[in-house]
Amino acid sequence: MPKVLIIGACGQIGSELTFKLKDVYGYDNVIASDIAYNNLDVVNSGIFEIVDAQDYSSVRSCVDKHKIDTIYLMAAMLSATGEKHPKRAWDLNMSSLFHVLNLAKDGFIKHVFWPSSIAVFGPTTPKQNTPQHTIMEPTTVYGITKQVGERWCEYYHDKYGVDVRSIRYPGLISWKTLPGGGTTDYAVEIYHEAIKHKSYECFLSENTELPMMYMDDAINATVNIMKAPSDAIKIRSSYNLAAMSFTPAALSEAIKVHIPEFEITYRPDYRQGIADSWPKSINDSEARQDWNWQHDYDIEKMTAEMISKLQQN
Ligand code: AKB
Repeated sequence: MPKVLIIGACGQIGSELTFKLKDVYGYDNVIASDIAYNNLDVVNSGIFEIVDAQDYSSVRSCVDKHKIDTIYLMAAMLSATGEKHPKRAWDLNMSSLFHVLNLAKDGFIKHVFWPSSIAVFGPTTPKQNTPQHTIMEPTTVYGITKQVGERWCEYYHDKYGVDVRSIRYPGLISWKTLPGGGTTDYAVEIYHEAIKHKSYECFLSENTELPMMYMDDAINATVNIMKAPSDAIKIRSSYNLAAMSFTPAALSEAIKVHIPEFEITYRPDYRQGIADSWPKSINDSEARQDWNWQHDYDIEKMTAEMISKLQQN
């Protein structure tokens, strides 16, 4: 059994990944960590450590203490917050990655998962069915950190044999933990507001199409890419991954099937520019071919589940 450390376990992806990895690898083999006690469900779910992803000695001492061999580095500053704090985004996103890659290079751990994003693409990238290998000129700090990070992951694999695996997540939608500081966050907020107020003012315009995915699919992809045999992982920068693409107007229609009174209005802000720089749909044929990636949720199935889970909670 691997001995796993999740850094950033209190966040949107980290919190769900913690519970899934505990199911897969056993309760005591998964150590959750974050910079603070930000999510009590996660903190109380088993072994939890305070780890500062930007401090090498903090990560290293947790690795030593728990004899960790695999790290999932989920701590990051996302696209919208990154534009407000460019230096902090660069420092957090890059220093945490180097600490983890160096721990693997120096033999303290064996395997690394690091999330990339559709933010690696930019306005010059083909927008429809964006290929795995294409023009990448990101215009956000977050996108730049993810693109540079991908280059470093591939470099550490090729030069030092580090087993690092990565996925370019689209916008992720979940009911358990709110996202923080992303451009795709509207697609989560809209469900909460639909249930609470039957209306939502969207910060993107009605026809802004973006690639999206339900969290269950994203978590399964993360677990499966890490379980795949090493020689199946042919791309060591990061894999394109896709499930669905939709606009705020289409999501609003899907919600109206369950909540007919729901109304959406649009007031685009600075995040519109970020969204306009990203692809509308992604070609993920390499992930499907190399490690059998398959998605399960489309917009209708996701919407039915989001509404019923949020209503229950
Ligand atoms: C964001 O909107 O910044 C993230 C992402 C697409 O990586 N959800």
